[in-house]
Amino acid sequence: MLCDRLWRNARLATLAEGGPGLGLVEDGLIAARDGRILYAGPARAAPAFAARETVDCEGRWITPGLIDCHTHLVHGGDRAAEFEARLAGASYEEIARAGGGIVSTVRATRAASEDALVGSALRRLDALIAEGVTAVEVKSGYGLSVASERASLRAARRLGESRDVTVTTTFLGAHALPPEEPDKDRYIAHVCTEMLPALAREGLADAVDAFCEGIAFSPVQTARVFEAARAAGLPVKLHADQLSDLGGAALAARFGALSADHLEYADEAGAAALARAGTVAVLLPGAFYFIRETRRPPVDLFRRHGTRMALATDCNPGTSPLTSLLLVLNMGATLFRLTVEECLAGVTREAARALGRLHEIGTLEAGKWCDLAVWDVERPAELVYRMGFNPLHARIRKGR
Ligand code: DI6
Ligand code: FE
Repeated sequence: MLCDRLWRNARLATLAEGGPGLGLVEDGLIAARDGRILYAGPARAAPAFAARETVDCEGRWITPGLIDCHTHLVHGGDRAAEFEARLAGASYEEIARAGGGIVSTVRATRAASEDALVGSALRRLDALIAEGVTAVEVKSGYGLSVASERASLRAARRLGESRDVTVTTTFLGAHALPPEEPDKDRYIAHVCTEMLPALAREGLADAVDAFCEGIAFSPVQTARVFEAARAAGLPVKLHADQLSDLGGAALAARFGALSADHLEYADEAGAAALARAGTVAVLLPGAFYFIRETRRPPVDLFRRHGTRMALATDCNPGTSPLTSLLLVLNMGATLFRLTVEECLAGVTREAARALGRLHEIGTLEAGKWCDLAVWDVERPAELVYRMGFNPLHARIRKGR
């Protein structure tokens, strides 16, 4: 059977559904044609392939390419000065009153050209790509006006044109109140009737997100955004139960959301609802760590109810200025007590599910895009065990 490229003498962690653990194959082989996987499995069971190019992996491990399913890569400025003020004892409230917080990033984002937004985001994206990331989700949410949200989403799309990476965009207009609008209901009405329909018509958003929290928007306001997303034919995600239990997980499940994210304060009813709805719990240990949160997401409840769990960087300038998905693997285990299998599934199969793309990426199975990460490790657990060390040997996207 003809194939374009063949990787032999490899150990595979396929993360295939239904199999035990990581879907390990000791003496494995992967064949690709037209960018997609023809075969991934034991060499002894493989068809006889005639390959244009054969790669001897010399016994190295191969996982699916890593997927960062929750980022705010596109934004202007940074919040280092705010970080310094907080270290000196200033509270969030004092910083917010002094014009800090999300609003300061909104000002910097609005002041930046679309090219500048692309340029600064590319530096953060390159750090992720260097660690084997082949797909990334990128949210808007620092523009908070039609023009600036449009620029942010256009910049996000351009990241996928500027690098060999799959970009999924998410409209997060319901992230915070813009400085010029004091009324939350009036702003949410503007998001639902003007911003979301326009950006959806322009094909700039693949999904819609909202920040359901006391300092952001209520469950009722969030539901309005979700109704508008449904009317525009877009799937939804939710920043849910990050700082308090507003029933965000159950709300996301009620709307059949792709994912509910953060979830430190989610309760058992929320965990069960997520499991029933097939909504992925996306855990964000970088934000938990950076804001020095003490309440961990209820991982035991997710396990008990069969809630799928993913991991992501939540790369954003305020609560998670983090561009290492490998460090997130370690944090998932060390801070949230996830197992190695849960961590690795969380940045591959379950991250793909959280983006509604499991049919095309996230596992090493025939028919999916041939997105691979080849590692210089003795066992997959090393990817979770180490901190600040990058054992990537090679990154392949769509077979190349
Ligand atoms: N939750 C967060 O932690 C970030 N956004 C959100 O919905 C904070 C964003 C920022 O502080 O810039
Ligand atoms: Fe976030």
